[in-house]
Amino acid sequence: MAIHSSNLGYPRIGEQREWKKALESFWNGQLEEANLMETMKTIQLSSIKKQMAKGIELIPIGDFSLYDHVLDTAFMFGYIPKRFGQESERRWDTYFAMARGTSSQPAMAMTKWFNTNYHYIVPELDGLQPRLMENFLLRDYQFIKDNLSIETKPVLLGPVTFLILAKLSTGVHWHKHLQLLVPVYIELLDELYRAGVRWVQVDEPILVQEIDEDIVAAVEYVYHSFYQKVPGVQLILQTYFESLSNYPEIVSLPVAGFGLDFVHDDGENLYNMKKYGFPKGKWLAAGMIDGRNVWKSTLVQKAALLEELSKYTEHLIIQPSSSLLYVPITVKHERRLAKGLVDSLAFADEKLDEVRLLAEYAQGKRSLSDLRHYDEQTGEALGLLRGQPIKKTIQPIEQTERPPYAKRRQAQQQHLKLPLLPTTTIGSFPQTREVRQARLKRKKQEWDEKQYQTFIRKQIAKWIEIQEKLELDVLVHGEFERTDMVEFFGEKLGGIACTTNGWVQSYGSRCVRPPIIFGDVVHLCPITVEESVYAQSLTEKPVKGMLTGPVTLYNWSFVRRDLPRSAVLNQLALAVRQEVLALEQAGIRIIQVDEPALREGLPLKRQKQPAYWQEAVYAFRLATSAVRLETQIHTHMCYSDFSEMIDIIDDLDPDVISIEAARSGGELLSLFEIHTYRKQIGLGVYDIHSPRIPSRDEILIQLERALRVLRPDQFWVNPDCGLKTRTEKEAIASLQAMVAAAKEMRNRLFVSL
Ligand code: THG
Ligand code: ZN
Repeated sequence: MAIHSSNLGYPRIGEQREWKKALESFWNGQLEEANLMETMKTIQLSSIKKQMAKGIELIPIGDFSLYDHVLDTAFMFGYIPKRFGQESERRWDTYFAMARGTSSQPAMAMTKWFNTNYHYIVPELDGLQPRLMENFLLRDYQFIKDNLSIETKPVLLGPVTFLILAKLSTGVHWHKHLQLLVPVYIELLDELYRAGVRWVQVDEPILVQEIDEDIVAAVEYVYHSFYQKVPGVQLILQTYFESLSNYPEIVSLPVAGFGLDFVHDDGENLYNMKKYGFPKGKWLAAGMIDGRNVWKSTLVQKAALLEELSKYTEHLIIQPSSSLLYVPITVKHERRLAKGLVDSLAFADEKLDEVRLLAEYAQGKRSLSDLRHYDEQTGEALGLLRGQPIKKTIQPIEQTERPPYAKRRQAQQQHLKLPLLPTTTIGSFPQTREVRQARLKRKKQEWDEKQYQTFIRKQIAKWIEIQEKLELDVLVHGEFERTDMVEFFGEKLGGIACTTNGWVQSYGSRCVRPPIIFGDVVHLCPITVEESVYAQSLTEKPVKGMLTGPVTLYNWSFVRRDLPRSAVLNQLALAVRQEVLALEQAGIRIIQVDEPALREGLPLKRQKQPAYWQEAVYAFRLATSAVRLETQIHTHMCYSDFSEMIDIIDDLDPDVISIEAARSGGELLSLFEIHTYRKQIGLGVYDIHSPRIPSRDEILIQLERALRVLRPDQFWVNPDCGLKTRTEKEAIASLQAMVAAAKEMRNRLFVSL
């Protein structure tokens, strides 16, 4: 039996987020390009050294990036949209312009990578011919070889996944590009081979989704071509996040091995191996350690899986289930977590220790009792922590039906007396330097709680006044007390822990610290009531209470694995429900429960999707349905493909939904020509992601377009998303234009009555 240990990708942000800091300094003009590159090389080398020290045999390269690996792939193959200029002398300027845009050119689109909270840059192929502009993998391979004298395993995004994720103008099929792209991939692989590379991991995660004949044919064409032209390279065709679809066809491809995820596959990969066997002489790269969650593995169970797998192959590579990009780097620096919890966690570095342990066990260098010993430490710690008695258990049959919408509508209108086309914002106002520093001062204990509270109150008061002056109809308190919309609630609910350094890359240099749901979630005390009530005390206009919904809390946290998804969702929902009721009790008349991550948790396999929707909708309704008739429930969603979601949104049954629309207005609006949507809706009338201030007239045009398909008495006027990332000046000027546009439209509507 031949055994290797391997890794699929390592986080790039650095243990203290050195990567993020260097990038942002460079963008601010505080760091020279040469210094940026030096820092990046240092981070890359130290990650590789760490993996060497962990005893990983197949160490990936190509996972490291200056922004995003999908962008790297596009860039490497010369897919540089014409608006960014050609053959720029300053190629990193071009690269970052593609990722972030410039004052004159919009950035390339960004979207979520499969079912993760990682965002990649969507390649644009229109009018471009691929060529091997620069072989990044060769560069990195040589760099590591020269500095550390080791062989590494280049990781490359496969052509089929790359093309399917890319943006193509309608009417053009990705097949056309495939013909052009395959020779370029071959050129790249050939260069690697001639430089001495033996193993190459080609990622084709698209193969876990339902794939049609077309895709199977494309994959066959690609991998047969590779085999013919570069037979010396040992390709591992890598999949993750779910089981491989079309197993028998795919495992017949002429590659050296297949990478399968044995953690997130619901047992289907093993089932297929039993049913169809595994091709003789091929490597099975078995994803055994969870690359998506933070818990230590139970290694004795993994040993049993090893036993099973070894029935089907003599060539085994032991590895995490996916890249480790989705988990924080190390538990080592966590000081605030309870001991029992720390002992139960494995971030990237600790997961590599598990890979090593398991590989050594498979190689006969360790005994089963070594594994048992490892497991016992974890089991005890977490058991103790979870064992704490919980006060509130779940009532399985809670009310989730609200009275019919028409009745609610009438009661709410009487109560709120809002004008036609009410104006509002999504919830957050600019988080200025001052606000961030205040939070820092409290964290460093330079300020006590009282000083901090006073500061927050001042911000709230200032912005209530601004909103009154702007003549917005529904006001918000501004969320100055919140860092992240999930972490903020994670810190205040029972059963959830927050890390101090558990950063995970979300997009570009932006990172989040997903909370860890380790126990039963309980609502311990009111979380948002004080700020909302204070804000409401300053104005006659309704102030919206702002909450994060249960599904988003779930999808943006690391969750416990000993309970089914629905149980954890319902615990979160009940906690949110209590907060909703606390706000209502305190006199708040409108409550917004945001669900930006609703779609993100959708299973990759179609047959598993209905159950998810059912559980997600139930949780949202559990959270929002206990209110009185006249209390208005809002929700907000960003970045989603809404075309398939209108019915789901209707099922969630919010009185008002606001969705991001400014960038995709046309498509979204045409949806409402086909579907009748009866409840109230705000389609963002300007794009908050850009510093540009929209004019009143341009917003009016958006309103005119919307009112062609939606009724004036159901339409709300609001920006696309929260204003947290804008400056105060930008936020105020844009809102001024927005309110002016709404007023003008109201006038026109009255005239036409
Ligand atoms: N919260 C969480 N996940 C998210 C978002 C969020 N995923 C999708 C989307 N929003 C990603 N967007 C962002 C936007 C901003 C930041 C992170 C993700 C951000 N992060 C700070 C940074 O990296 O500098 C760190 C946060 C802080 O300073 O506390 O600005 O909203 N969970
Ligand atoms: Zn949004």
